[in-house]
Amino acid sequence: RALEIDLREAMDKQEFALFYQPIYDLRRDRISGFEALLRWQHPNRGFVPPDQFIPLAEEIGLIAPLGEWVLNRACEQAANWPDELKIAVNVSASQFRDPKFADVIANAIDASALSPHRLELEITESVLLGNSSETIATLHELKARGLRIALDDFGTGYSSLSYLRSFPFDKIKIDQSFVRDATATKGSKLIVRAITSLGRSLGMTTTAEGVETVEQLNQMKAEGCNEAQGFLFSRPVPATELASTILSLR
Ligand code: G
Ligand code: G
Ligand code: MN
Ligand code: NA
Repeated sequence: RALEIDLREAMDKQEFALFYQPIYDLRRDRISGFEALLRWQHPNRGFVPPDQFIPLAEEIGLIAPLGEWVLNRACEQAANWPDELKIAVNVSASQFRDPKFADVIANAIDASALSPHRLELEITESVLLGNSSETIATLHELKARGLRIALDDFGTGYSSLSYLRSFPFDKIKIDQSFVRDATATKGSKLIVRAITSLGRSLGMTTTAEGVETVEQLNQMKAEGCNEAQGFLFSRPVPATELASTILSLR
């Protein structure tokens, strides 16, 4: 059976789940929220990584309903968390460019009664490729509704500083490749330093992704990162393990 056929049936068969990874506020010394990460558990294939099925979902026109499911589910679950916890949701470029995207967001917020400032959308630089006026208008509309916008995987891909000028992001997420290297390679350390300095100057929060060791954590603190996320704190966990994850990081 082709992966595509299984993917088309996966939603009806309720094979998707959201896992949550804590994002840690280094200054306040507590969890500031969770990033939702989509998981597909197929009965025969086992766990299929998102890197495989998200591009396929985009190709076969399934990303809109799938992305809508993710947003609805994430908002619905986060609405039950303590108020100070935010929920971050990844949004791919094709999802973002869908003319119905702003409506999907509005519906998810209305249906869950989640306060919009608790919802953060993670977009990558690929969303901004071409710097179209529609994209910038959508970003401003979402911000006007009270949502927060984070620039994910910063420093990879089509990285361009002009993106930081075209829109007032709330957050820059420093790609894990720099974080991983920062304790060993001077270049990576200086790149982390430059990004945090840039973020600070522009009034944007900086988050170090992929922190796996105490050494990396200390390095990120020294460079002035505001937040950290990674296996050192916790792997992404199912919703049923959220409470114990929060307790373990107290
Ligand atoms: O944890 P990890 O293997 O989950 O994620 C792999 C990639 O898949 C990352 O780039 C992540 O941003 C992306 N991803 C995870 N969940 C979602 C989702 O719900 N929607 C989109 N568009 N991308 C996601
Ligand atoms: O592209 P995005 O940053 O959304 O993807 C997050 C991805 O990073 C997910 O696949 C998630 O499981 C993974 N991830 C989160 N923390 C760590 C970590 O400490 N180490 C590694 N190797 N991957 C991580
Ligand atoms: Mn992300
Ligand atoms: Na990222």
